Amino acid sequence: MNKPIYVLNGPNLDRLGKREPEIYGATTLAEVEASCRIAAEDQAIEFRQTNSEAQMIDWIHEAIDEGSGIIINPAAFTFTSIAILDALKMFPGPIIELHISNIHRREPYYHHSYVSKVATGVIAGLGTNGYRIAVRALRDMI
Ligand code: CA2
Repeated sequence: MNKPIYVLNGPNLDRLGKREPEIYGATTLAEVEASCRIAAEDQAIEFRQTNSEAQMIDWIHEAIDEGSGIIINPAAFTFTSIAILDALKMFPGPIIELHISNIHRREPYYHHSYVSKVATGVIAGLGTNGYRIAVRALRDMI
């Protein structure tokens, strides 16, 4: 069994497709997960969402022990969480930071990402298509 790619989603992304479709689109998180699994082909995936910072950190620790790569949409934790930055620093493999929207076109409080300090690459503004593109990119890296 190959080591999984962890696709980790932060707060409020469980509402995807249900609120603010003009910013985040009409695709639900369940549909995003399905598209990631198709893009991954035979590559194993752990696809998760949490509204809790502690849970996110625990999943990053799990990925450090068991994962081959991380795709993370930290949502609001992107701009606030040195604890998530510290956890990601311990991950030895590639990390893709992903945002559905182009955070740099948005309000100034969305412009500084702590996670970018440790990301191998960043995808922003490609809508939910960014997830399957990230899976393909990570698949090529691991
Ligand atoms: O564009 C992204 O993916 C974000 O990471 C989403 C975060 C926001 O804090 C970042 O700046 C950019 C917010 C996620 C909120 O999720 C919602 C999903 C559906 C409807 C409303 C909010």
